[in-house]
Amino acid sequence: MITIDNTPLDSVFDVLFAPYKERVPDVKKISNAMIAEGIIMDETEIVNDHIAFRTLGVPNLGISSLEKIFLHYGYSRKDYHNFPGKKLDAYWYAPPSAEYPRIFMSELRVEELSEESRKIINKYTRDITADPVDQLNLDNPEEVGAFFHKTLWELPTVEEYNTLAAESEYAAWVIYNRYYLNHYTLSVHEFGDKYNTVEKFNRFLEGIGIKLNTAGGKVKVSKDGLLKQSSTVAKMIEAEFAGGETMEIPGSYVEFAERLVLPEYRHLPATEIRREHRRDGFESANADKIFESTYREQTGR
Ligand code: OOG
Ligand code: NI
Repeated sequence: MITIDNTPLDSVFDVLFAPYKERVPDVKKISNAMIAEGIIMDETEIVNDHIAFRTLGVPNLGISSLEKIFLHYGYSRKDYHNFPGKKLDAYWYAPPSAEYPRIFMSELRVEELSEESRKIINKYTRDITADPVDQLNLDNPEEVGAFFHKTLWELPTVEEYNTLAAESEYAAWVIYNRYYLNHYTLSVHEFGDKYNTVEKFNRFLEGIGIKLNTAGGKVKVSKDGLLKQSSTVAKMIEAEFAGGETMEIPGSYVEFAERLVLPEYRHLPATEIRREHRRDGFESANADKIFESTYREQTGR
């Protein structure tokens, strides 16, 4: 890929995407199949609707820490979402300009977990006595990019991982995967007529052997009918635990989003439709099911 104007934010995203593509073979599989099918000419034509990160709600970590990076690069915090069953808080962030993806950032309400789970999380995070983001030079994109893959705490044991997963699959995911990119999202409404809805694109994906998340149905639709989403089931990765033990655990996944044109702009000709004319933001009920893309109920199907 030749990038003429590589901004600092582009560089951060480049560093973030490299391990993600390695860990999630579906990324390449989907873009290759799209090129073979003539949906796109090359990967750079894919419009990334949003990316997502998961965090632990403990001192010096969590949303209030990680968000500093993106606020520094011009993102602005938007709506709050609550997930009572999963014990999560989340916000989404609007990008500094339309060529960048939105960000969905969630945080586990650790204090609502059982004492046993809290003890495990505390064991690994208690040594973090200052916000690690404050120690970064935020103007250095390489340093910032590398931070997302940095070891912030020791490897847990298999037993601790399984204990966490039994209570919160999200907790287990973060204790191992930390700030690795959780997913990126293809904007399906950008594609040609035959592939520009989630339903049509899902058929294409299943035709090339992609396994979709079925939690709440393969297509998640917002109450207003204007945001439709689907996602793959997370790729299992071979993970090394404390003491050199290994086990397969859920890694990251890929999402697909269709944002319909808002009623007030439906009179516009298709060629004039921009991002600001489409449904923005997220939908808690959709998100609640998308989280389950990394849950063993889905990965074990
Ligand atoms: C995020 C799930 C929610 C969306 O687009 O609503 C989401 C996650 O799995 O961490 O991505
Ligand atoms: Ni998402």
